[in-house]
Formats: sequence, C-alpha cells, structure tokens
Amino acid sequence: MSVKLRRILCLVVAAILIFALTACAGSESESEITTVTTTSKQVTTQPAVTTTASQTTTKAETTTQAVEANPFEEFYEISWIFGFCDTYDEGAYDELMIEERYNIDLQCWNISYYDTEGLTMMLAAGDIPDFSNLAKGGKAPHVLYEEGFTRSVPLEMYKKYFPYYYELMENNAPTSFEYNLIRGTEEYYGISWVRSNYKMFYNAPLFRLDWLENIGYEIPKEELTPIPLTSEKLAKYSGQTYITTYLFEHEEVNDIFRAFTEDDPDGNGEDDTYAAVINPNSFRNVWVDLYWGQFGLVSSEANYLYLDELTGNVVPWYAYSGYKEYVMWASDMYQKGYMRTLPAGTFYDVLLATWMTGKVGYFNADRQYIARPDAPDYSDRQPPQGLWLKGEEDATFVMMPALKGPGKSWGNKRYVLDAFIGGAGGTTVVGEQVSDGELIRMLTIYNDYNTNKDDPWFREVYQGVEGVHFTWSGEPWNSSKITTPVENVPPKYRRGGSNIGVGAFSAEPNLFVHEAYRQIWLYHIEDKWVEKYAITPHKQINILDMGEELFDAYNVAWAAVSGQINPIINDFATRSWDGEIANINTEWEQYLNQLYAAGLDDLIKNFYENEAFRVYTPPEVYD
Ligand SMILES: [Ca+2]
Ligand SMILES: [Ca+2]
Repeated sequence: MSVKLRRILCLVVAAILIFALTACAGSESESEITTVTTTSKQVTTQPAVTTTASQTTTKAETTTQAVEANPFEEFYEISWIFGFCDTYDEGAYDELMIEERYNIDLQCWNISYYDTEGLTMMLAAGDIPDFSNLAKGGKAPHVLYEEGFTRSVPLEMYKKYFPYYYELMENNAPTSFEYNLIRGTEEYYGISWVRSNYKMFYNAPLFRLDWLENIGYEIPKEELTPIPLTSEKLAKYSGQTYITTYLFEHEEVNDIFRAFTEDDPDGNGEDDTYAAVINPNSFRNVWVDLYWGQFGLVSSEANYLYLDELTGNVVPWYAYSGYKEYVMWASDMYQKGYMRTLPAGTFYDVLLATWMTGKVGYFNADRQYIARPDAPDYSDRQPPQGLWLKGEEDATFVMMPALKGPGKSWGNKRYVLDAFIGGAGGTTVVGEQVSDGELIRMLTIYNDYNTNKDDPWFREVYQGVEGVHFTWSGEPWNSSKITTPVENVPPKYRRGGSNIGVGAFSAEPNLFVHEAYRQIWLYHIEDKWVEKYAITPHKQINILDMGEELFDAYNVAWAAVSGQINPIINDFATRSWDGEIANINTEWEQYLNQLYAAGLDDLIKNFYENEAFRVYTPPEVYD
C-alpha cells in the first residue's frame, strides 16, 4: 500500500475495516469453505485402497488412458492445512473418494489456518505441510521460500499439468505471471490464488420500486426480471425484487431523489421520507462508489489514476475533472435535503439501521446480501429482506447495474481489478519436502476439479450427494442448494476432505449459494455488465505496474509533498460540501493550480506519466 493511500484514507480506516470484514464474509461463501465440526484428533495414516480397475470404471472418458501408463502409479502421502483443520477427522467420505482415485493418502494437520499461535509454533519447529495456505503463519511466501520451508513451482508445470490455470494466466497477463514470481526465473514462490470477483461489482443501485410507481416513474414491464426466492425464510417474498438493465437518465435520478423526498412516495400523507444516505465529500469508501461512479471515478480506491480529458494529464481522483462534478452534485443533493448524512456512530451499523427505518427510497446495496437468506447478523439488516422482515411485507425493489451520469464515463466499481492475487493471504505454498511427482499429482487434482464440474464423480466429491448433503431449491444443477445441517448428515457421509484448497484457483463463481446470488451473477455475465459499466483506471499505483524502484521512489516523493497537498484537498472538499463555492470552474482552476504548485506537477511528470509505469490492462472477463 502506498504512503499516499495510507495518509489520505486515515479518516475512513474504520469503514475500510468493515468493508474488509464484509468482503471476507462474502468471499468465504464463494470459495465454499467447509466447516468440519468433529472434535476427535485422529492422525492415523490409512493405506490407500486404490486399484487401477476402479479408476477406469469410475470415469467413462478415461478409456483412452487405460492403455497408457497409469499416471497415478506412484503412491503419495499428502499433508495439508486449509480452513478449520483443527477439528478435522481423517477418513471423511469425500477424502476417501479422492484418495482412491488419485492413489494418495491425504493427511490433514490438525491446526486451524486461523490459529496464528499454532502455525507460528509449527514453523518454529521447522515443520510445514505439503500444501497449505499460511495467511496467519506470520511469513510471506517469499520469506518461507528464502528460509527453506517451501519449494518453488515451475511455470512449465502449470502449462503441462494445470492447463486450466495456465490459460487463466494467459488471459490475465501481465500481472498473472508476476504474482509470486521469483525474479529472474520462471518459477514461483507458491501458487497464486484466483478470485471470481473480478467479473463482478461490489455494490448495486437498489430502488424502492413501489415508491417509483407511486411518483410516476414506471420501468417497462418487459425490462423487469423478477428474482425468484426459494428458501423457507424468504420464499413468501419471491418475485418482489427485480433486476433490470434499464437505466434512468442522470436528470431523472435527480428528479426521483426530489420526489422521494417531497412527493410522499410511501403514501402515508406525511412528509417523512427522503431519497438516500450521503456522506461529506471528505468521506471515501466503497459504500459511496456508486455516487462517484456517475462521474467516472471511484471513491474507495486512492491508487486508481485517470486520464483527464480536460488537462490531458494522468491524475489521481482529487485532480480529476469527474471529482469536480461529483462534489457539486453531492453538495446540491445534500443542501436540498434529498440526501442526508447519518447520525453519530459506527458507519456501517448506522447506515444499515437508517436504511431499515423504511424512510429511505434508494440504497447502494451490497450485491452479495441482496435477498440472502442465511448469515442473519448481516443479511437481516440489509435491503430488501431486512425491510420485509421488519414488516414492510409488500415493499418491492429493483436493482440496476449502475447510476448513469451526465457524461459518458459513468459506471460501477469492479470488485477487484485483477483475477490473480498473491501474498500470504492469497497463495498456496508447497513444502520443500514435496517431490515433483507429488506436486504434479496435486496440480492434476486442481485441474480436474476445474475442468470436470459437470461430471457425476466430481459433483459427488465436491458438491455432495443430493438428499444426503443437500436438496435443490429448484431444478437440479440449475438452482441453488439447500444444505443439510452437518448434524443431520449420517456419519458415513461426513464430508471435509474435498476442502484441500481446490477452489482457490477457480475463476467461476459458486452459483449454488442462494437464489438471488445466483440470478444476479447470471445476469451480470449474460448482459456483460462489467464490460459495459466497469470504471477502469488508466493506471493503478502498485509495485507490479510501477516496478519496485519507481514504486519506492514514488513513496518517498509522496511523503515529501503530501503535507502540502492534503490540506488543499481537504479544504476544497469541505468548502464544496458546505456550498461555499460560487463559480465552480474558476475555483476548480485555482484548486488545480494550488495542487500542481504544491508538488502534484512533479508527481505527474516523474511518476504518473512515467513511461516505465505501465497502463492498466483489464483482465478477460468473458470467455
Ligand atoms: Ca487420509
Ligand atoms: Ca410519507
């Protein structure tokens, strides 16, 4: 993280932490981390019970391989830590299936990957399992490698044994080849993870549809697709939330916000509603990205750089002309009372509580929680379901891809910019004791998982058995799953062995989570929302795009001028929020002159427009 980012964001650290927390909660459901709730800690090694014959019969398409040498001839013991291994009990149903197919014995080490102390002690004793994620172990992948804990992974092996992953790398170049790269080689400190969220937005504009109808804004019926809800908890509200590609014009949104405040949209005869929540201009957070997005920039990312059409310069948000337009719009909406600030308290809690008053008509909703039946601590406080559960049972809602701005550069923030991720939290590290043969076996398991998702054997291992582990909420494999509580699963069907980290390299979302989640994902992909509406930075301040030398020099340069630049930014944000700006174009020019004189000019010349700082390339989103 750049020094700049740290300093500018000091005001919103708490909010960012909440963002991280909720982002975490979401990504867990996506990677389907299985919690195994057994307590005994049996570590006996079980001999594999594999026969070649059983392998050829379990999978029809391997007949051509039957005449070739058995690729799984050599037996391996493979130790691992992913997820809650502290409570893992050897010999689970799915574990045995994988062991038999691949001629291995999986051995889970009984330490949770959240157990900082346990993992630290493990490393201090010089131990590391064969395959693990050690996010909480206190050592980054390159440190583990330099200290002799891990082995490297050659690019060549991805090409040969994990072609699914290699193709993803090609589609996401250049950074995909750079995360975890051991400099000057074609080998990696570990296997970098992939997230499906680069294909997705974080927040979604959500309007009260019943209010829109009451104030005379109709969306054509054929443009509204109802989201069916199938869970026991929310089925009675099925079809009350719609998804649409229809977008209101910017001036229409402004008028809707007026009418949500002035025209009694809830029809109770009282002047008791308003359009939406807003924060002062100095507040920068993912929860206001959709507002900023109308003007072609995002609030939550300080490291995005934009190509400014007016000046021709590559500039950060605070010197981008879209920011000028944003502050004028925000201030106007606030001054008129159509959008209001929050009472004191923890931002996230107060925001959700304010939404749940039922007096607000527009939400920058967290897409992952729209109509989510589980995780009540979070989901029951969010729209739409929170309002239904609080008694507004007839409320209807419509979700759109973005809020359209006045120009042509409007859009939504992509959840993450890159498909690949590195660092301790996003890498599978491989113990130094692992042979090439064992590594190849594991890469084969990863590859098979990602390329055989419709195969019955793989479905049984990685999704479970219908009627035992889950039931379908609708059509099999074309709806979301209703999971059987672990305590109701017969002991012989106990699962857990399939949680060996296979999902960490999947670019595809888990579409079986819950029905709204599934429908929203499918809509995003089918209608290419990311391609149409994502706000793409021209460049992104980070070590991979700048190179270490330029990045380090930049941090030093920023530290030297930030003391002069930040007060200018803060002053403009405050005065514009307070409505103290009479002629925005004159004042904007003065503001830019001040910024450039205070050091921005040199930052632009030496860094932002430096040719060694490469332009950002968006990943391939659609196959
Ligand atoms: Ca085992
Ligand atoms: Ca009213």
